[in-house]
Amino acid sequence: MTSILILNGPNLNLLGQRQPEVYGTTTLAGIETACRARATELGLGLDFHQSNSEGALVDLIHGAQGVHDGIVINAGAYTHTSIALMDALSSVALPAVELHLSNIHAREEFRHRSYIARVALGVICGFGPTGYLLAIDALEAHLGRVR
Ligand code: CA2
Repeated sequence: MTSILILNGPNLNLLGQRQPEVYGTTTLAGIETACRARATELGLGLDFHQSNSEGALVDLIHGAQGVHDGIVINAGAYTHTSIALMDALSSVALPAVELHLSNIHAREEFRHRSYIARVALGVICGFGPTGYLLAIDALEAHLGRVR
């Protein structure tokens, strides 16, 4: 069975609890439920994780090799700072979709740079929780083409 890994970075565990004006009212658990439903519809296996630790995210990316067929990653603020996550993604031969709830290009200048984008298949941002489903669909379409 084709399987994908969804990774969430720092502070995303707070979704739906703080700053709803920026990040909405949906919790990460709600997003996970919607992702699982979409994966089931598409016949995909799915693992879903969140970590506030950069090293733990690197370990999860390494662990995806040979287990998953692709990665969806909302690396949170590490998107803009982490060469380690970029290197981890390029070290595993898996297609990755970079995802953000908010439109990072319409926000502060420091959010415009993404290290992840350099090694990603593509980037989805600005569509809120729906972006996770778009990212699953994009990865599934890509995997369908390359399988
Ligand atoms: O828009 C996104 O998905 C981001 O990855 C979210 C990150 C931000 O640093 C990126 O620039 C864009 C921040 C996630 C913080 O999530 C919170 C959720 C609720 C309350 C506070 C923070």
